Amino acid sequence: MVRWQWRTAAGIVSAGLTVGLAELLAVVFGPDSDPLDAIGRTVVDRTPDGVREWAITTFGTHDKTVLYVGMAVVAVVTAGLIGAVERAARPSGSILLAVLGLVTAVFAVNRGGLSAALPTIIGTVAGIFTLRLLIARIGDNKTEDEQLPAESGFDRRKVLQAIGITTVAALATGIGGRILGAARRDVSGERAAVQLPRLSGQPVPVSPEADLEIPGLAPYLTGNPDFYRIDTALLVPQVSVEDWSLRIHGMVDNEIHLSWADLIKRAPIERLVTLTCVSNPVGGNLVGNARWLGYRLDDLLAEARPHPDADMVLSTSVDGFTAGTPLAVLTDGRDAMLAIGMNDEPLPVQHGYPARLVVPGLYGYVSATKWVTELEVTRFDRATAYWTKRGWSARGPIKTEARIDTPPAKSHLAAGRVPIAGVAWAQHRGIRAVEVQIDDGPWQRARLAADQSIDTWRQWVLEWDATPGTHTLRVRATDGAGQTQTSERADVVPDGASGYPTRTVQVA
Ligand SMILES: Nc1nc2c(c(=O)[nH]1)N[C@H]1C(S)=C(S)[C@@H](COP(=O)(O)O)O[C@H]1N2
Ligand SMILES: [Mo]
Repeated sequence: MVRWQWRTAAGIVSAGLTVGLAELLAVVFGPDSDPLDAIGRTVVDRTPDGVREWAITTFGTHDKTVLYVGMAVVAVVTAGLIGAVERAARPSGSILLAVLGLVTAVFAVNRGGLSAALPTIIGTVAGIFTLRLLIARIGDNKTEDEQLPAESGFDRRKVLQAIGITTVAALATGIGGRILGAARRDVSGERAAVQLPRLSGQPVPVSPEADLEIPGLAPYLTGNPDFYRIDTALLVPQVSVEDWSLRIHGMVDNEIHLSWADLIKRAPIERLVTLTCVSNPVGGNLVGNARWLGYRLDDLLAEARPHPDADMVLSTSVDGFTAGTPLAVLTDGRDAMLAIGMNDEPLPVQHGYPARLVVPGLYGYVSATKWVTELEVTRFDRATAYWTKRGWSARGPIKTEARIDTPPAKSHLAAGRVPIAGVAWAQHRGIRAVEVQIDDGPWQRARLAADQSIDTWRQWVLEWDATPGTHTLRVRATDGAGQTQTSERADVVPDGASGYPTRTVQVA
């Protein structure tokens, strides 16, 4: 290795120590002081809408993994550069590291106040100190001919040793910090032990005919581990029922403050509701159906007595996400809920433990706030929610959609009977019909599974007599109001994708 390569390595391990040490200190100074979270959070918030939307449609629920990998690559390249430009007499790399440390400290201060800067600042000072030591070991050379090891002043063994020690220290502090931090915050133990209130009546019966049980077809009820997850949280918020509370305030006569203990004294309801993400492309899987336990929002809002000129409820989560929901939708008699249970369990931590909103008929971004702690009764002309600020529609009624689940895309089938099956949804309007078109043939009525609720999706199937050749399958749904879904293709922005899902199959 020549000298610049040693310097690059020195930069990477010193920056690693900066981050590692800061991560470890963040265990003491609290989650807001965590530099990786502070950077990640800021990147997520400042990403241009086009990029963000592209990331969600391209990577779906893997968008965060992609972000992490992207951040790691940028970090390693930057750290290498910091080392490469550092010289004993010209500390350009140290200056760059100091600037980056300072910027990160500012991000942390924005979240958690002045003391939140300390882990990053201490880590940066230690990183610069280490970088200077390593660069001194690697040695400098006036002529910059970079020839090693013929030159004087370079002891390969000592340099390796110093880099090795720094690497171990960076990994130990970094991994230790992440593990301790996660353990300190984790509420999964508490969740497993939490007692949900008993339902006064019978649980909602699910008709066996609601599930056609066709291989490859999404089951009527989506299991919690299979339920899609979409949110802006890099680290899943860990909210203890001890700390949780809900405040209903704003344009109300009677401000309400509910603790967990207050809440679960009340009688809960249980409902089947299908949730959908506005970022779900035609044929996509950002949709799921669950049994939710919770409290009617119209009851809670009635107690708060909203002013007659209010038209929006702005819900806020512990991590600052907001959704703006039409007050009229929350009070028109539908089963809009403050949910605390999902499929007979407390809400999974990823899905909003201990409490979230579930509103039949609206996309999640305008209604389904997870880790919810605040409902502000307000007006659409006074408040703008998270995604609406970023160019998405202020109101998000769900568009009538169908999806083909089976046969799988590009499949090779044998001629003969093939079930074409999928799901269709138009929450709070219900599904009246689903039709399938094969190539340019007539639209054929699919058989629908039992109608369980207008707030959930409905399975459908068409038994197809497949003939040899290449075929295009197309599907469309008609909702309970008699509206057939539009064939007009729309992108997910600003208010949800539309168009007929199609699938091409080969029959031998
Ligand atoms: N706190 C919080 N709640 C949120 C979001 C978020 O980013 N943060 N995303 C919303 C969006 S866009 C959707 S589609 C639903 C998804 O809920 P799920 O992850 O339980 O499927 O949550 C909603 N609630
Ligand atoms: Mo969403």
